[in-house]
Amino acid sequence: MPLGLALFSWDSKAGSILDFKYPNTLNLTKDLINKIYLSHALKQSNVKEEELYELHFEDQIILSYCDKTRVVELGYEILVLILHEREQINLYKLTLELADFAQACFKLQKEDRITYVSDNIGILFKETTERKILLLGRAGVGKTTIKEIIFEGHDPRDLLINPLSPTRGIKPSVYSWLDISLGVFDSSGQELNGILNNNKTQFIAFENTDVIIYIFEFTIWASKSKEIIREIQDIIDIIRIRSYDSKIILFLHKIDQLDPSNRESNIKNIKKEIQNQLNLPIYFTSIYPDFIYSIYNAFYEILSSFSEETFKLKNIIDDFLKEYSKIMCFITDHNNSIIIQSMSKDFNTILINHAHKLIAQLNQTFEDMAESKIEYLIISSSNGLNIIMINLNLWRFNMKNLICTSENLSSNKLILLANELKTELNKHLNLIKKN
Ligand SMILES: Nc1nc2c(ncn2[C@@H]2O[C@H](COP(=O)(O)OP(=O)(O)OP(=O)(O)O)[C@@H](O)[C@H]2O)c(=O)[nH]1
Ligand SMILES: [Mg+2]
Repeated sequence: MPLGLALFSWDSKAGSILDFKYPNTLNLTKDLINKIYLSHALKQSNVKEEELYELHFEDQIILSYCDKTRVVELGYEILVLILHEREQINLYKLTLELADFAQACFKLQKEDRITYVSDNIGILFKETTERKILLLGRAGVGKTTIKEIIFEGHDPRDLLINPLSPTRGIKPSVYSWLDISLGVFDSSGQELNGILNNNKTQFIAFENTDVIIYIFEFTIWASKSKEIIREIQDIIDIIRIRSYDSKIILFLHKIDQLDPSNRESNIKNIKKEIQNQLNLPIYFTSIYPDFIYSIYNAFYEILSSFSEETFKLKNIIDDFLKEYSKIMCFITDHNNSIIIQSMSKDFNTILINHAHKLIAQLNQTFEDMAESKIEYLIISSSNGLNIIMINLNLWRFNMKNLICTSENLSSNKLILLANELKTELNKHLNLIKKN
């Protein structure tokens, strides 16, 4: 929960005036107030627009809103929200809410603002949606590697060359994913037996878990499928006995190790067997460049079910694409994970994986080469397939690129479409430039 909120108005003689603060005990030092005002005043720009800054002051994060289009007439009217830097709140959602809140507040006459802020303070001072994911599996199956790639942005190729040390105990970390605060609990494969059988560790690992991802590899499956099934059955039993509301998802990881000549048929058979014996969802994954999309895609599907914001953003894209055919769009975050994906029903599904793979590889190659991000990228094939990638510049919301793939639009039309879509998204995020 935020530490506090403060509302300032401006007097042409006295300068900044604190109209309201919440809670009453909130400590606003002169230094802090100066820093807030300076950060808005110092930005010399011809473009006057709404600003929402994130400042760091001592151990606090300050989100500060000022509508610069109104400064000439009314002076600096500012609304700030103060958070502890260790607060695991999701800045994405909070920033959106603060912008809405501040716009509604400053629309009112000065005397009505305090009533508005105190009546609606609950919008900003509420607990974030929290979700918990538990990674389980035997030693060396790739749990920590997957966590590092998806949530820490670690380079997959680096993790193949320089493996991580074995995990000990249960390691929780907290991440932001769009509007949710996500607790990821990595566990030690060496201690898997203990986690499944010891009451206390079982409680720490399983308590309040929304999704349990059980990871196993083909080599173990090939020789010990019965043991693996029993292990998964044990997990199902723990959830049942403890009456937890957790979903189990399986990853058969390291599919790069399957013989390419019969990889597809092996995957099909395992899928069938898992369906018959356990009836649980399963993803086939690997961190090898040729399959890296499989990991991104699996987490996209798992995490998007948690997030309201995904639905909103996905609806915007779905709505936008509904008049088009043979098209797919997706948005990636700064770890190159897919966070939103939408496509027309007739899009050639074989292309999905190829498009993900191509983009992930190009991004990586370019970043290696130029140590910077791609701003724009257009690829056209001779048979009419066009792919465009544009940098969304929405770092605040952890959104990096918008990628649109079309089987029938010309590259020019696709560029136009991607830019319009970018504008739509910006509108939703309240960041559309005014003036
Ligand atoms: N071939 C292949 N190797 C992988 C893949 N993913 C991870 N690895 C390798 O698997 C090894 C073990 O990875 P970790 O992530 O440390 O395994 P873990 O499940 O966390 O192991 P514990 O912490 O001991 O439980 C490392 O050498 C990784 O490089 C993959 O997709 N393919
Ligand atoms: Mg580990």
